[in-house]
Amino acid sequence: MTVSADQALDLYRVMATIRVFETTAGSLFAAGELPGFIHLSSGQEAVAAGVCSVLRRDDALTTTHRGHGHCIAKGGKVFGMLAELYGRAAGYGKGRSGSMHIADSSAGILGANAIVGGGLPMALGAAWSAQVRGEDRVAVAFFGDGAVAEGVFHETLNLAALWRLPLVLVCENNRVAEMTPSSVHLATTRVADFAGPYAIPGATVDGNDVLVVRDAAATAVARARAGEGPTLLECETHRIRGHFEGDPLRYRSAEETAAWAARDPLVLFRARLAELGVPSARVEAVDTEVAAEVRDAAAAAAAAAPAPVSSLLDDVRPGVS
Ligand SMILES: Cc1ncc(C[n+]2csc(CCOP(=O)(O)OP(=O)(O)O)c2C)c(N)n1
Repeated sequence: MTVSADQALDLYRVMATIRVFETTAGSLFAAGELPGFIHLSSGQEAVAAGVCSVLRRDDALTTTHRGHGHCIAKGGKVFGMLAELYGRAAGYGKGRSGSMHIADSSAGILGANAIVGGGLPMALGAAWSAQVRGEDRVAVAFFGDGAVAEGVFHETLNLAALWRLPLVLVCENNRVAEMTPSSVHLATTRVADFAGPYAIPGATVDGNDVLVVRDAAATAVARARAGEGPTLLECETHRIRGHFEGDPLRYRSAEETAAWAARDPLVLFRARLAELGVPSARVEAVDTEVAAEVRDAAAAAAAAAPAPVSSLLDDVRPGVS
């Protein structure tokens, strides 16, 4: 799948927006500005940008506790997300959900999810809904290697394969769940191998190369849209920051950090943009615009009204105690 210079620059803009968003959120959290908890996806931008670049707005996705990047790449608004992180009434969850429950159904973002593996059956449901209604929408479930040993992962694969649902399962394999290496909890650490027993296509790709991810996702999405069923796509990647902000990263060696720093998806793609003939001035202009967008959104979110305490029980179903 070839990309034009403009398409490549669009992909770069998405990745740069995610990186700046995450760095900004990390700084705000460290400064004590954000209530709640955040998990940042720095280093994994190419997966979000590559997969979402081949989705339509009416396609659905579910994401995880580490979902900011997926939401941005699918068309989520930076202000709505930051306002949510700040606990503002103008946030996506009216300031009551926080980072791990950001959703925007108008952009097909069915939600982040604090429960590891929790988004998988929801995406399955969205895919089933599209099939039942005879619509050519697809659903994508993003999840980490930490979800792969869960029963719900296998149940989702089984049903999606059995009913040939338009579902793309995207595993961001960063090889560690919290502090537990996948070799400790997975019988096979090559996640794509789990496609075999369910007789669906499985592929392992370089999750730090946005064009490679985009190609693999395009194949999987085309297959799903054509009614041919699900694909398991494993993207090998690296989470640069800790599992949570403040994680001292004692489980990571300096060598591993250095090796992956050389494969930072933004660094790799800047080099690729140069090869594609995109002038560096255009790349720098994107960097400037993205920095301004996130800075302005953060300032507006900081200045926005907090969610009133009186709204705490709004939207909670009456009669449920
Ligand atoms: C069902 C469930 N079990 C345990 C947890 C605690 N927990 C939160 S994040 C996490 C690790 C998830 O790892 P992975 O799925 O690989 O995603 P990553 O953090 O690497 O993006 C765990 C065990 C949880 N939130 N939900």
